[in-house]
Amino acid sequence: MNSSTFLPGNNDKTIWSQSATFHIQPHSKQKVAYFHHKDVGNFHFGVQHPMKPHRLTLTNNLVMSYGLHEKMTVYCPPKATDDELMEFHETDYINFLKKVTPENSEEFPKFNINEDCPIFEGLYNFCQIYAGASIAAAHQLASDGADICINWSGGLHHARRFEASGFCFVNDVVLAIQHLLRFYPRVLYIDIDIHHGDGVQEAFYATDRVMTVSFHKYNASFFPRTGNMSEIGCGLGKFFCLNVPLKDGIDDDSYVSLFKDVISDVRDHYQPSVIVLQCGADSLGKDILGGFNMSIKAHGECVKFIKSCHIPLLVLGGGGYRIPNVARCWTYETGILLDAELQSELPERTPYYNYFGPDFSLHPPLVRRMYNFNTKSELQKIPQQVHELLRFLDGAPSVQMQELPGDLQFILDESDKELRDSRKDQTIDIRRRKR
Ligand code: V1D
Ligand code: CA
Repeated sequence: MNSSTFLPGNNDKTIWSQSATFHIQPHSKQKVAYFHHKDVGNFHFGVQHPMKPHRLTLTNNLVMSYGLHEKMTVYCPPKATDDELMEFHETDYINFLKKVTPENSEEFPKFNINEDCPIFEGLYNFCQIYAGASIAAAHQLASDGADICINWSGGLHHARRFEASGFCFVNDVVLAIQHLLRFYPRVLYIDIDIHHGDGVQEAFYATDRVMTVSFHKYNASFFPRTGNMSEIGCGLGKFFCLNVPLKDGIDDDSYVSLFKDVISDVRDHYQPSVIVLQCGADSLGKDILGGFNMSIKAHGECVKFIKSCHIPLLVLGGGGYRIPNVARCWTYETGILLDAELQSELPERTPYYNYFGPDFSLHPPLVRRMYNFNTKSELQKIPQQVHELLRFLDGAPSVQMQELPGDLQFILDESDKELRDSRKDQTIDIRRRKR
């Protein structure tokens, strides 16, 4: 195989992973790996809280009921260690998460603990599980173990280096991207959760090695109240951050065509070596916190489009508060990533079958006759504005775009090799374990 390497900005000796320089052959079947920890659905934020980890059990059950586990490698990922979490988060904050319980929470400084981010039983364990799954998924991708890796328990995009935010305690997206940056020159992060991906944007605001693009609802009161188009990055990262602010009621056709226009332009200009896609399902119609008018098919069409780019892909979950619809959406998208067609009638043997009534279908009508507050002319302007911004990116001194000629072999430095081996030992392929 022909091989080339990229020289990072500071002229160090990083040699990128083989998959960093090669896109998957457009005609070859993409190998999919799926990461699910059996305990992740057993945590409770509280009765009044909209975030229900049980949706992950529901999703996993539906994926299995459709037999999709037969078509991919299923891994039980190891929990993230303290040190792994401290790769992004501050030591004091991680120590707080380790020690705090519902009983002793008054003894500690706040770290933004409030009704959005309450202290619950097993909180640190929950963080280790969902972050461990995203790191393992990133690792599997980088070590050429799969072309597409899925972790529906990840995508908690609001957490900050030193505090919790918006139902997110540790930022598994940032941790996974940091891991990918050891192997790939350019990471493209795309966020279709209805909320702005502020935590990920903030973490990579000043670098050109990660480009962040978030589609979200934006107004003066909607959480987290950031994500205006004027937020474009700073320093070396200027123009490597894009925001697509939208209003309530956006429908299938407008969203999908906007998504494809924007992302194809970003892809052509940025030429990412790997993509991380956050698939928050609160952008679906009838979500409890959201206000868009999108169907599961349209949400899935965005995933299909990214898959068709044939670039190594890490797929994560995110928000989503009408839990049967979250399970339907992420199961449908698992099917898309596997090129598997799923019958709309749900398999009757699905555990929690009664959650899916009255229609018991994968595609219930989600489209409310809600007014679309996004005017045609506003929507038409967005890809043009994005294009104008991307033109600046062409002129940016993005050093890692420079290619070194030559047929250098695929070499990973020793520490990365060791790291790869140690994680491989811990990540259990469920089918092999059963056998
Ligand atoms: F409705 C609630 C009931 C109980 C507790 C919280 C909420 C709630 C709804 N929406 N909280 C919110 C948002 N917070 C606020 C702030 C609280 N105010 C004083 C302002 O509006 C937070 C929404 C978080 C969305 C998380 C996410 O969907 O983006 C996500 N992504 O990955 C995981 C979750
Ligand atoms: Ca978003």
